[in-house]
Amino acid sequence: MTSKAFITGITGQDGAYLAKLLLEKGYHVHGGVRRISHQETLRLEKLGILQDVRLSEFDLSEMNNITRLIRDNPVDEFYNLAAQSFVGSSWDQPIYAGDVNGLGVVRILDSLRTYHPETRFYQASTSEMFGLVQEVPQRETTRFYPRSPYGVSKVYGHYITTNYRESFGMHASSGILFNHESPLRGQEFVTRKITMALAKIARGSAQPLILGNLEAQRDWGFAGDYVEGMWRMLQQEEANNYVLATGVTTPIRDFVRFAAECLGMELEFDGEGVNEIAINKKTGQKVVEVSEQFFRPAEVDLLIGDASKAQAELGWKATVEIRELAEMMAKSDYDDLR
Ligand code: NAP
Ligand code: G4F
Repeated sequence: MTSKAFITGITGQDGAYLAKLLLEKGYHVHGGVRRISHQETLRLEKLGILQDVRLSEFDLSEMNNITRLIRDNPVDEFYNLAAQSFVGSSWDQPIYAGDVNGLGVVRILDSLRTYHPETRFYQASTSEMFGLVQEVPQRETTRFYPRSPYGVSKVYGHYITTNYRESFGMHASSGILFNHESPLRGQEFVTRKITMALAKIARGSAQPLILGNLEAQRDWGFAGDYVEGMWRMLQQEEANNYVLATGVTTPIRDFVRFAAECLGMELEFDGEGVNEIAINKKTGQKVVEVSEQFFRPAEVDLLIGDASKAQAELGWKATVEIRELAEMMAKSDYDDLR
């Protein structure tokens, strides 16, 4: 019999890649979309799968909407990928972040428990929960110390998932995923902001790329690899929590360098803090500036994950290294601007 899956956040980066993966595996894919003034299905269109998925109105803040949807649409696997996912905005909308990213998870879990407790559940947890890291590298057992309202809200989602597994025997797993990017990444996130701005500069723009903290380090992988890990978690006999990461960390400044290099620019960084700039060595053009505007009230300085549990139990491993990722994204933006 054909397996059925429901994906919240199907219009997002991960939702689109996961939908494609599940369709390739022969699933019926049903996804939740927010009722907004226009339907944002660009990513599903880009992957050529818009016509292959069924979409229903879904909002994580609306209990009755979630309950009805779950009651009337039994599925084998339920992936909760929807969230207010931009850390920077979570200081401006902390209550919304808590409601959607935290309470939204228990709205789903409690509806599943009531109507279809046999459904396998995936929660999109995050390395942002490690925040001010208490151990290097970070693994499933590392103590959380979130540094943003987003991180705090995700800790609730993580623990309530574990709690429903332990309280009601539900097959509920949580993936603690480190940053993962792609050409479908939202343009507010730093990697895509970098590749988009540099691609424009490579095509003749004089507008410099304006960034915040260049010192922060992230463990960046490719989103296509990470959705495969989500699926593998739900194929296990027992539900559990897993870190997915590459095990390599890179400062923001180096990601800028890598992306610039594959667009034919060699950069020279000079100065410190908000006075730091980067110049194109060949042309002398100012390519990067730093502005206070993009610094955060509290920063996550270093993330580096240990995915050895996922490797041992799921047979999962990241396959795309950082230079390849920067090149994939920069080239895609450069080509799209043609
Ligand atoms: P994304 O591209 O920002 O997608 C987020 C999705 O959530 C979008 O489809 C968005 O819908 C939807 N959404 C937002 N608020 C909603 C609400 N109130 N009700 C229903 N849907 C709502 O994020 P992503 O990068 O794919 O990340 C997927 C999940 O993994 C998120 O939960 C994120 O927090 C988590 N995560 C991501 C990373 C990463 O590096 N990408 C790492 C760890 C964890 P619209 O299209 O209408 O905006
Ligand atoms: O790309 P970012 O906005 O991603 P961040 O905050 O790490 O969050 C992403 O990864 C999390 C997993 O750890 C997810 F849970 C979350 O949903 C999201 O996908 O920022 C990365 C780093 C930060 O240290 C930020 O301060 O880049 C630094 N940065 C420097 N200049 C900037 C900028 N970030 C953004 N967005 N824009 C800048 O101009």
